[in-house]
Amino acid sequence: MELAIGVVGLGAIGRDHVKRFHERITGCKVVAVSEVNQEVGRRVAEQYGAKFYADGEELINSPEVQAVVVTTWDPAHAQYVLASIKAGKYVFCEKPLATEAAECEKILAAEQAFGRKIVQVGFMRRYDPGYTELKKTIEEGKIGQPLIVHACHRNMTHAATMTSEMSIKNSGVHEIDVLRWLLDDEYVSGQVVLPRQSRISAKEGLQDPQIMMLRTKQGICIDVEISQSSGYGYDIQCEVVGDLGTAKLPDPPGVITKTDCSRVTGIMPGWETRFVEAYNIEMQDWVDRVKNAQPLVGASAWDGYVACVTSNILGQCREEGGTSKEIVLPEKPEFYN
Ligand code: ISE
Repeated sequence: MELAIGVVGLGAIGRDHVKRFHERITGCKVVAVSEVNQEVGRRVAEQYGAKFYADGEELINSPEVQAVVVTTWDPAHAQYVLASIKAGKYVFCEKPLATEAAECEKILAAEQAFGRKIVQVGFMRRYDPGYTELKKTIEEGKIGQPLIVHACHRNMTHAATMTSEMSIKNSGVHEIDVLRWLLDDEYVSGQVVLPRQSRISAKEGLQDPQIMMLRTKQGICIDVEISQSSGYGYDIQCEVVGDLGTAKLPDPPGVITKTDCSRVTGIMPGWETRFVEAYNIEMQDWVDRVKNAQPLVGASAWDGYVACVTSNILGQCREEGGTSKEIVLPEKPEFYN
């Protein structure tokens, strides 16, 4: 029996996931879609033989939908995750779980009251072969004890709606999640440093680039450059410095062309292609586990909460001039261990 999936929100990533479920992921079928732009929604529904719902909550409560994928714009995530928990359905929510910590807290309370972990957050980098190998290298002790992480997250260009706040809550949040997963550590403090403004991305309300600085419980110091307009491609870097050596995230492989006294390798334009393998592995794993009622192993609602609290605190740091702030979280409930 195929898992019957309903997708709420058909922006770029939503449409990508529908296509992925249709073409790549086995054991599932998208039976229902919902989208505020009804023209887009109806077109996608027709293309993939799914039913169109103007109302996301109606889709979630519809008996033909067994599991829900939430890919709306960020501020609407929490509403649909809560509706899915209320309906007792597994829900995969694209990152971030919510934009405000209070909304994540409602999700944590609802999931615990339901009594079983049914929420997964789409932090797909945890499934990326490069990050997986980097984590293994650290865990095998090859570079000794991690001391420092230098990372960078460069988007080629940004949407007109991008703001300083979103730069951390929407882009930086990936780094916040993947680095605590990679190091198996928790953050204790953070700050945001603002370099000179890029002329390329200059617009009202967008400070770009920004540097997030984080310190972990074990004392590891992390710097992450977040840029919205590299102008040359989508570039994700991560180097972990240990006391015995260093380990670096591999760049995606690309053909090297040598002509005219130059050596050239392509750089991917965006996250859709850079992390396509991670998305495919993540979604197949989610479908398999939901179908077989196995425990979910991707980022949990708790991980989504930690990422949200951390990004909110970093945002406050920037607003208040960049001084370091403590990152304090309540104790992790046993339910999430
Ligand atoms: C986007 O929403 C994503 O999730 C991408 O993975 C990230 O790299 C990009 O910066 C975000 O805007």
